Amino acid sequence: MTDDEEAARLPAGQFLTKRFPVLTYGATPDISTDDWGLRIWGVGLAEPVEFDWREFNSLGSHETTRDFHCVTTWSRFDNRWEGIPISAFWDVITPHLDSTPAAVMLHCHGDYTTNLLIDDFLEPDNLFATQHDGKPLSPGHGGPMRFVCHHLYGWKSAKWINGVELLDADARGFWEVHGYHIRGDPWDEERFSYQE
Ligand SMILES: Nc1nc2c(c(=O)[nH]1)N[C@H]1C(S)=C(S)[C@@H](COP(=O)(O)O)O[C@H]1N2
Ligand SMILES: [Mo]
Repeated sequence: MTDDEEAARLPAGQFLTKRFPVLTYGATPDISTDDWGLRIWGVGLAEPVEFDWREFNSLGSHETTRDFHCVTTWSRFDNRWEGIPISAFWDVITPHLDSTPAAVMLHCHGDYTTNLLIDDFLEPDNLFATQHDGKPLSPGHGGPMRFVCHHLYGWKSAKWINGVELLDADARGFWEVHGYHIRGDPWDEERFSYQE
């Protein structure tokens, strides 16, 4: 990679690291795949939809290699993620919906939350990842399952995800309440709420 290529891939205010830092607020939960579950509820859904580990992993598979940008200014290039594609997940949910949500709130073990507009959530390359760079996702990086949204800052990529709440209006998650931008596009440097 030339310096020009590197610069073109780095959003303003970011530096490149080859490491893969762990950025977690609070403790790392220990979740066995036997205990794993994902629950979807909220606006437009008469009944919650629930998946166990086996059901969820059988929905489909997706592999993609993308750059990752944390708002604390580190970026890591060429992360290879493997997991369940957002489209396969949404194909299961849509027949149950009687209205389209405006946004989602992702819920995690340990009470972390983060919000995304529906179009950001459904971006076709998004996935629920179980593997990173060819290895099962470590507990520190969100194992056994995390959501990954490449085009927004890393805090939107919810680790240890266990719930998707469908919302009729955008609302603020954990960091968004504590001063981060409600959307978080690194290419527009949407870091803080005062920039909204
Ligand atoms: N549940 C949960 N998800 C989370 C976080 C967290 O503290 N808890 N941190 C976020 C932040 S700020 C970033 S940058 C990425 C970091 O992912 P990594 O620790 O795998 O590098 O996870 C995001 N997802
Ligand atoms: Mo972050």
